[in-house]
Amino acid sequence: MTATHHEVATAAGSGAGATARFKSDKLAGVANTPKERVSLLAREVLDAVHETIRKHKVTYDEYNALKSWLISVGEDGEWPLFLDVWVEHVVEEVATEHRQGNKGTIEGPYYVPNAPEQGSSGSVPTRENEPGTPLVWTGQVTSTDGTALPGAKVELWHADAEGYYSQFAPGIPEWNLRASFTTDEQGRFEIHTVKPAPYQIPTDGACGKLIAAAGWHAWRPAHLHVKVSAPGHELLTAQLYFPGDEHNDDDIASAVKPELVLDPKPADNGETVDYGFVLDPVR
Ligand code: MBD
Ligand code: FE
Repeated sequence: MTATHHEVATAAGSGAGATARFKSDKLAGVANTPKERVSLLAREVLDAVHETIRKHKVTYDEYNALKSWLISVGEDGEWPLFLDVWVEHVVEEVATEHRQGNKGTIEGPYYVPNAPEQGSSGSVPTRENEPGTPLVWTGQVTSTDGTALPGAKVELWHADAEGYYSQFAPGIPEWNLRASFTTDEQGRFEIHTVKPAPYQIPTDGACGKLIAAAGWHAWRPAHLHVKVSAPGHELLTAQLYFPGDEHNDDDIASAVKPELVLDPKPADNGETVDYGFVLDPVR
């Protein structure tokens, strides 16, 4: 599809989608947070806020600017976006620091479970004439001891060549550029897709307003999201990046790691890349 979006992507539109996804997928375990943990963490976060106010002599105008902005984060449905861009990377760091296998990174707000299954080799669902450089990606999933993992699941989701995600921006077919692959007897997979564009945080919502007010930029480098799983192994959530992207060094979401930058090679009609995953056995 070329630039023929009749419906315009809005911050509130993708925010509502991300909020609904979060509520339906991620609430298991939320209600069980022990009282002692809630009290400790809430206390220390509030202490840090109080300390910042004292240190910088925050004024009533600044306090009201914060209050107004927090209200708009909720109104725009941007709590998932805000937290995943500015907080999740440290949660991911702490959650995975014990791992010997593949580096992972943040999930972000746009994962949808149960994407169409394509076997060990195939194409992600695309529109006719899907824009973007074709990419053929081969790889193997192994355990930390080197054994291949047949039947491992590689779930892939990514933005299109205009930087939009299906199911969160309007006018894109459901499941576009989303699929689930299963590794063959050798633990291998082959995925046909197109290269995504860099992603810009919506400029018309609360997160975009913070970025503009602070004079920051709104960009994430182009990336492929994956979840890789196999029985008896820890789920790996990662993103893969492309060399030379100007935002690999200053991702607004702080989610790039050198181990996650691909090394694609030019091919007849696009590019090819080999990148596999090493999963940690469950401890
Ligand atoms: C994205 O596509 C993304 O991956 C993250 C982490 C945040 C916002 C949009
Ligand atoms: Fe993303």
